[in-house]
Amino acid sequence: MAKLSILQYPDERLHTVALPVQDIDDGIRRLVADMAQTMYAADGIGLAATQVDVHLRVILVDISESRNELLVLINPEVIKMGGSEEFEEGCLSLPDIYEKVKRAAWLRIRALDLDGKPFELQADGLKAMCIQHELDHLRGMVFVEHLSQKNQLRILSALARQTTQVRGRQKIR
Ligand code: K1U
Ligand code: ZN
Repeated sequence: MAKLSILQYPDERLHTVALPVQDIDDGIRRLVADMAQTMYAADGIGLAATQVDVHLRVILVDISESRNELLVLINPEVIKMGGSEEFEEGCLSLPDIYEKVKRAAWLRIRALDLDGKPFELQADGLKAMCIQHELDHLRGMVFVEHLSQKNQLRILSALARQTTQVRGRQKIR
C-alpha cells in the first residue's frame, strides 16, 4: 500500500471528468488500497480517484468513528434523490476551508463492489452529503463551485495567503 498525493485546488486536473472503470483488475484493487491509506492518513471521510489524479469512477467513503467501515463505490450512479439539506463541508483538496453547501437530503445509489458485483445503497445525513461531494469530484467539480462567484474569489485569496505564509516560513528556515 502507498500513500498518494492529493491534488490541491485550484489545480486544473481537479476539473477532469472521470471515466467508467471497464475491468475490476489488480490495478483497481491496488488503487482502492492506496486511496484508503491516503484517506485515513489525511483524516478524511471520503476520497474520489480524481483527487489522486486518477480519472476513473471510483470513490471511497467512511463516516464511522471507528474508521473501519470502508465503503467502496465503483461506477456509482444516482438512482433517486430527494429533499434538501444544508451542511458545512470540507475537502482534502482545500485544507482549512469549510463552507455550507445545499444538497439533496437523501439518495439511492447503484454501484459495483470490488468483486464487480452490483449493489444498491440508500444514504442520508453525513453519508449522503459525502457521497454527493465525491460524485461532484468525479464530474470535475469542487464543492466551492456551488458557492457564489464572490465567495469563490474570497476562498481563492485565502488559499493564496496560506501559500504565501508557507513559502515565507520555508525561507526563514
Ligand atoms: O472529498 C474529500 O475531499 C473528502 C472530504 C469529504 C467531505 C467532508 C465533509 C462533508 C462532505 C464531504 C473530507 O473528508 S474533508 C475533512 C473531514 O474529515 C471532515 C470535514 C467535515 C465534517 C466531517 C469530516
Ligand atoms: Zn473533496
